[in-house]
Amino acid sequence: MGIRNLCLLGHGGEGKTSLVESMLFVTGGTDRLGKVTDGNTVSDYDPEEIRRKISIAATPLPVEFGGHKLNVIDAPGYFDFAGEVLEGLRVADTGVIVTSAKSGVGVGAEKAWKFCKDKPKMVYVSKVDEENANFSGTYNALRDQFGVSVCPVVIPGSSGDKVNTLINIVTGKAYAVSGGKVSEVPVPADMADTVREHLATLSENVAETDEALMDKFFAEEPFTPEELRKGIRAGMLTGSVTPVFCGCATNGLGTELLLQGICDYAPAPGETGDEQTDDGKPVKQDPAGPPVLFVFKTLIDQYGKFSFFKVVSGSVTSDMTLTNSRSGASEKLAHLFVVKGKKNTEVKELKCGDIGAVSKLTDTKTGDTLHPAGAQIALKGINFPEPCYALAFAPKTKGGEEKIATGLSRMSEEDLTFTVRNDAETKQFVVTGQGDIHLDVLCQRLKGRYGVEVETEGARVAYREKIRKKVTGIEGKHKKQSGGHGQFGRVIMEFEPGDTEDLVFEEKIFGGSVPKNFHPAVEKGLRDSIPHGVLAGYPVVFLKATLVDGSYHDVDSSEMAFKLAARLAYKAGLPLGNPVLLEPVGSLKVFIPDSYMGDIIGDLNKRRGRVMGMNPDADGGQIVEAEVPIAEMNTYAIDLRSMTQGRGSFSLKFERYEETPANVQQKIIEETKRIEEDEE
Ligand SMILES: Nc1nc2c(ncn2[C@@H]2O[C@H](COP(=O)(O)OP(=O)(O)O)[C@@H](O)[C@H]2O)c(=O)[nH]1
Ligand SMILES: [Mg+2]
Repeated sequence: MGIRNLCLLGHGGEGKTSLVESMLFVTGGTDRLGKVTDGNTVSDYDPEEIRRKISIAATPLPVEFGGHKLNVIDAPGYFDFAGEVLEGLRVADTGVIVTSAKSGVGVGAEKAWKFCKDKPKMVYVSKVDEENANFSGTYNALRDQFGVSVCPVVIPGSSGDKVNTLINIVTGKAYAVSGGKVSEVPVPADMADTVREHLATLSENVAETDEALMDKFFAEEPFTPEELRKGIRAGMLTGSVTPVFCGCATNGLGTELLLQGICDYAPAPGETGDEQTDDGKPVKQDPAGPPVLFVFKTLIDQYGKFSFFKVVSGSVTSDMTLTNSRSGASEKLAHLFVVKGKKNTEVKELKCGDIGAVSKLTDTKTGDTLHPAGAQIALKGINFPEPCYALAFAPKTKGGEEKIATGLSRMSEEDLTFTVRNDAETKQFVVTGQGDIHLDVLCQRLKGRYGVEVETEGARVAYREKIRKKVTGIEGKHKKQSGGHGQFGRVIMEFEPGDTEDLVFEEKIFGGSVPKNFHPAVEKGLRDSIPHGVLAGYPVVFLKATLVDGSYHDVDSSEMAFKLAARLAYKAGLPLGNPVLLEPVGSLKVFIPDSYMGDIIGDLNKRRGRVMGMNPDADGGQIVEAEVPIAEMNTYAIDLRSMTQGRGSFSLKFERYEETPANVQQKIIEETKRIEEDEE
């Protein structure tokens, strides 16, 4: 039995989940054809997927057809879940790009093509049954955009919309659907020219895969179906052939043709070459080799933790013990499963190239390699997208903090595309993910799985304060006369801008006006004060303080008294030193196609950004480099997506603190006051 590993990808809503549902249904893998709109598909079984009617996770589904086992990974289309697409693609030998006959080639297909840059690809044009469906429009757009490797294999049997007949160009056979049944029919007479044209295109691509075929092509001899099949198969491996299929997932027209196409043309595991270790060494995908597993996905449900893996080499049997290359842990693979949505079937063995899951590994994460003890093989991991959109999470009712933290920590085993940070300074628990839908899914899961309702707000910015002018002769006097023992300490201070972020404390006391043993107390008093600036209560940086004079009392002076005196001097002195609010500024890189340049730069100007340069990138797009106040970038992930229809991406790294302009400073001070009042 041959294995084929595929990943379905493309824009959300194009029909990937429905397609795999149809594949399962026509092959008897499920006894009912579920619908995404009814929330009963095999692939989208998670409560959040059902509620939203979109795929969130990459779900591997085994489909048996024609004596082959197809592991079809249904990936989400929504950009927030690109990490899942990468998990699926990491173990797929072929990418199946799904785009509908109604929407043509959108940004989803464009991104999918990029994702599959170095992989054999197929295209499935969905929804040919719909009104206004336009297969040839979509097909031409695919060829325009992605080049001449795109060629037709299955086309509609009629021009126009509401298609119910398909023609296989390779075999020259036609099929029609009626009453949910697909059966062979004669090729419609009016399609003869179209079929001939498409066969010519396909033949041209196939000719290029082999010299003998090329000779035959020039002699204008037609290829046999077997020659076409071989050529498509060879061309997929080199990238010179990207066969296009089409159909309707809701009535099953075209599903078997696609399954047959996958068996005939898509490479088996190992045919695409060796696996790579993370330092670039080849690992043979050898059925007779030692067992090596790559863990591409982790799932946690009520039954515990499941690690999904691909058998890269050898075969794996239950009760085998392997070593994790990262953690060094010895992992016993007690129970192996083939997983179909929410249904697990225990198996004794999984062979080279196959995909399965193992439960209850203790020290294994997504991206890890398992191998025999002593082997030392770390396969190339998965390059997840950097988190880019932050929100602060807080429980709706008191005491939920703990549940949020443990819930997110559990979920971070399944999802490596978000980070959490407990910010002591802004007193916020900040979660950074891929976008608003991603963070919303996390919130809903915290509620559904961990019973804690979450409120979100924007992540606050950690401002700083500093003075810009030297002030001298600042007195701080603490004096208390009550009953017996009094308290007394008096300091004269100078404050000025310092060279280092941390406080610099000096003393220039002559004649012991403040005895040496109290100097540390003065410094301590200042250190206790600087976390709270005089403008808006943010930490004070770049401050130099000098103790120049003061006085003491033999009996009443104490360390406490001098600490308080220093604090009073700080409170009196800093407002006179022309204080200013500092804000964090980051270096930003925006990756965009050329055509968005004007919009992106205009927008950065509005965010008080300084554009430093523009350079072409390797993908034919542009990289805009800029410095921007981080306070202006809270929603950039979402805004950039809407400005570029999802084509742009960015990275932002903290660089330094800079003075805020006066008008901005005023706003921040007012906003901070408002937050403090709210919290009281
Ligand atoms: N008419 C028609 N509707 C389809 C077809 N395939 C999918 N749909 C519908 O399109 C919507 C999105 O489908 P879904 O499978 O969730 O797309 P995905 O986001 O790519 O997984 C659902 O309402 C499906 O019922 C098709 O071939 N024909
Ligand atoms: Mg889906």
